[in-house]
Parts: sequence; C-alpha cells; structure tokens
Amino acid sequence: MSANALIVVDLQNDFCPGGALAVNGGDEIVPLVNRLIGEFDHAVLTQDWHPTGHSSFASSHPGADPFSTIEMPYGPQTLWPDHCVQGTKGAEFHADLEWTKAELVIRKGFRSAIDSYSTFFENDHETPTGLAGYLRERGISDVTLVGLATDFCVAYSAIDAMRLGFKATVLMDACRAIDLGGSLEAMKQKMRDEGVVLA
Ligand code: VGL
Ligand code: ZN
Repeated sequence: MSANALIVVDLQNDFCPGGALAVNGGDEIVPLVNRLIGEFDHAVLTQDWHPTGHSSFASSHPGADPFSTIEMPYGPQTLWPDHCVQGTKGAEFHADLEWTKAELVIRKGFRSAIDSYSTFFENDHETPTGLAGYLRERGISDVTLVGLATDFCVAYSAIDAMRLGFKATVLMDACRAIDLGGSLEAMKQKMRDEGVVLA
C-alpha cells in the first residue's frame, strides 16, 4: 500500500514578514498548512539551517550585494541576506505552525561551503540529504509540497522528487514566492516540464 506525505518547506520566521529574507505573505499560508498536516498520512518539515558565515550569505563575500549571483565550484549561487542561522529565532518555525505533528525534520544548508535549496540534494545536485531513502523505506510514493519559497526551495524539491521517482504535487495556494527576476514563472514552467502537478 502506498502512502502520501506532506512536505512543509522552510516555514520559518526569517521567511515570514519581519524576517531577514521575508517572502511576501509568507505567514498567510500557516492556517492552510496546519489543516493539510492533519489530512495527510505523514508530514515532514524542512528547515533551512545555516552556520554563521555561510557561503550563500552576501556578507561572506566582500563587496557582493544580496540577491546578486556568483559562481561557486558547484555552479551559480544567488547570494542572500544572512538568514536562518542555526539556533536563532529566525531559524525557528513560525510560532503558529503545528510542527509537533511532523514525523521528521530535514535540516539543509548546514555545511558552510554549499547551499541546499532542494530537500533531497544539496546544490551540487549529488549530495543526498537522506530524505529519498526515508520516504522509500516507509512506502511513501506520493509527496505534496507546500511552503516557502515557491520558486526556490519548493520548486527544487519538487523537481528532485520527480527525478527520484516520486509523484510530486505543489499546492500553489499554500506557497509564497520570492520572485527574483522572473524566477516564479521560470520555475513554474520548469516544474511542469518535469511532470510536477501544480494544483
Ligand atoms: C530559500 C533562499 C535561501 C528557500 C532558502 O527556502 O526558498 N531561499 N535559502
Ligand atoms: Zn537559505
């Protein structure tokens, strides 16, 4: 028997209004996400979890502006304001998120030299987080993704889920986007091309 899982991506203070990398309306999705957590067989949360001085922070690259792009050994990397630093308030889940019902929390971006948008692989697209093995071992074949941000961590996770043989759906009403230079439309198209269902 196959089961489904809800994957709640990065619903953390720093991605909500008032946070260091606030996504417009990021907090608006919390009530809907809470309802969904109750409706799925399983719920998994992801948590962006960077050490201080992480290489994805613009502040780690003298002269570089937030939201600019640099070339890293593993490819292009957008530089962000410092966010989701391990152990800080900004890295905590939104206070109203019913995180106690989650069966697993996947932390990502915890290695200084590499970022991780996808909850399956780090940004070199080859270092696994272990989530695929976890889902397979538990007989979970279908994943539904919600959270922040649609055009970064949600999209990269959904695309990797399809490539790994899971059936991936993104519930757009329960996501909010950063939308950097048209990234939302671009990533929506990319998700469709990979077979992700946008619902
Ligand atoms: C994210 C930028 C940097 C995300 C995480 O959760 O979409 N975006 N770190
Ligand atoms: Zn991050």
